[in-house]
Amino acid sequence: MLKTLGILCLGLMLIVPAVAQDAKKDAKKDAKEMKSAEMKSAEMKSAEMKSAEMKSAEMKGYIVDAMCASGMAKKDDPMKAASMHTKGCALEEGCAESGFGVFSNGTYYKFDDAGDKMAMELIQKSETKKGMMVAVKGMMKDDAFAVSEIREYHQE
Ligand SMILES: [Cu+2]
Repeated sequence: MLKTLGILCLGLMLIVPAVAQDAKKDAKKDAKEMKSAEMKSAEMKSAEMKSAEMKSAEMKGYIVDAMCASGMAKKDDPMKAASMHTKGCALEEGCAESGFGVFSNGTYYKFDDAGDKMAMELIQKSETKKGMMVAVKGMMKDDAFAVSEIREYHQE
């Protein structure tokens, strides 16, 4: 009886490590495959994001200086607040210096430096005294909207 047990034990000792090693190999292989799949999808994601960032877009919305916009963003209805923003306010020293951006669908998109200049000129020339809307072309670049074209836009 003891002898049988001994053989059984010996057998187990031989089999168990072999099975364990096989399982380990499989796990390693799986991990490797998963890693490469993950990496592939991550690469694809970053490529997609890049192309989305690079895509030029046109946005329409209210043009507001960054200083007033930060207050509006906290309101229940930022678009309504933006619609009441005046030309006089936009051209006030503190407002104008903070730069400009556009409130579109409740989100504020801050312009880049070049866009700020274009926006300033447009506001100065505009006859609209309140709730000035613009159509702006460009693309997002490092948290700012790089403006390539801006014009006043009148909602029908
Ligand atoms: Cu203002």
